[in-house]
Amino acid sequence: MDFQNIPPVEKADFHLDVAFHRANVKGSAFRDSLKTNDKLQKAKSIELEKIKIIKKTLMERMSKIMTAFPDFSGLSEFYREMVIALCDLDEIKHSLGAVRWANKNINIFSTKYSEKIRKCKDMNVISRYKKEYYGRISSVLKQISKALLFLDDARRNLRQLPKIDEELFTVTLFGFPNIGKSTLLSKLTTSKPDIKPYAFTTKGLNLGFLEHKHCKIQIIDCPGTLNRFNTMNAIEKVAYLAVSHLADLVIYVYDLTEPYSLDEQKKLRKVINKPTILYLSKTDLLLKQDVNEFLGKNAGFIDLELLKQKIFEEADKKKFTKKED
Ligand SMILES: Nc1nc2c(ncn2[C@@H]2O[C@H](COP(=O)(O)OP(=O)(O)OP(=O)(O)O)[C@@H](O)[C@H]2O)c(=O)[nH]1
Ligand SMILES: [Mg+2]
Repeated sequence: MDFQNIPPVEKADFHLDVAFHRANVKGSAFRDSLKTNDKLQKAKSIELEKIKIIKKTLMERMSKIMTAFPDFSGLSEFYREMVIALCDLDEIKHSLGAVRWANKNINIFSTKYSEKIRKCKDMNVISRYKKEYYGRISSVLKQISKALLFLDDARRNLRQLPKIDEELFTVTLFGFPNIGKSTLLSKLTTSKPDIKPYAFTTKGLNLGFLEHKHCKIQIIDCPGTLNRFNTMNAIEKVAYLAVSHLADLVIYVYDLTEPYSLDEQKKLRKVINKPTILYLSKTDLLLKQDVNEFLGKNAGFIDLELLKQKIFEEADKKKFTKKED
C-alpha cells in the first residue's frame, strides 16, 4: 500500500483560478481563429469553448484527487488501524464523496449552460448565462473547500506510513522517546532516519533492511512511547500498532541516561507480548560498572554484531516454525 506519493490537494480557489485562466487564454486563441463575422454566433462559440475548457480542467482535477487516494476497502487490518490512528477514515471517505459530488455537478452545470447558450438569440442573455455559469461552478467548488482542506491534511498524515511488506520477517525497535531507537536503526542498516536530541522526533515508521540467507529482514523504527496505554497520542498508537500487527521480534531499547527510571522502562516492556530481546543504548555515556550491573541482571545486548546474530537466529526459528505449521 503506497500512501507516500499522494499528491497535494489544492484549495478550491486554486482549481478555479487554473480553470478560468486556462479558459481565458485558450478562449482568446479560439476567438482569433474564428472565421465567421456573425457576432452572435461568434460570442456563442467562444463561450461554449470556454465552458468546455473549464469543465475539462475541473473534472480532470477532481478525478485526479479521487484516484490519488488508495481504495480503503482493500486495506489489511494493520493499515486500516494505522489510517484510523493517523486520521479520520470516515471523514476521508466523506470528503472524497464531496469531490465526487462536485465532479458530477460540474458536468451537469456545464451541459446545462452549454445548452442554454446554444439556444440564445440575444448577446445580453449570453452574457447573463456566462455569469450564472461561472457563479454556479464557483459555488460548487466553494462547497467542497473544507473537504479539500481535510484531504490535504489527511494526505500529509498518511505520508508517515511507509510501504511495508507484511510478509517479511519483521523486527520492531520499541521503547521510550529519545532513547536511541532511530540511532540503532541507522547502525544496523543503511537507513538514514531523523535523529534529534529531543523526544518524539520519529512520528511515523522508519524502515531499514538486513539481508540474511538471501532473504530480507525488515527493521521498523517506531516512535517513542510513554507507558500510558489509555491516553496515548496518535504517534504512540503508531508504535503499538506496528508492534502488535507486524513484529515477529521486538528489540526493546533501554536507556539509563534519560529521565525515565529503569522501573518505568521495565513496566513499558511488559506491555509487549511478542518475542523480545533487549538492547542497552548509549553505553559510551555510562560507567562500565553500571553497564555490567545492568547486563548481569538483564540478558541484554550492547554489541551490534551480537545483536545482529541474535536477529538472524530468531529469523531462522520463525522460518522453522512456519515450515512446521
Ligand atoms: N552518546 C550517545 N548518544 C546517542 C546514542 N544513541 C542515541 N544518541 C543520541 O540520543 C538522541 C536521541 O536519539 P534518537 O535515535 O533520535 O532517539 P529515538 O529513540 O529514536 O527518539 P524518538 O524518535 O524521539 O523516540 C540523539 O541526540 C542521539 O544522537 C549513543 O549510543 N550514544
Ligand atoms: Mg526516533
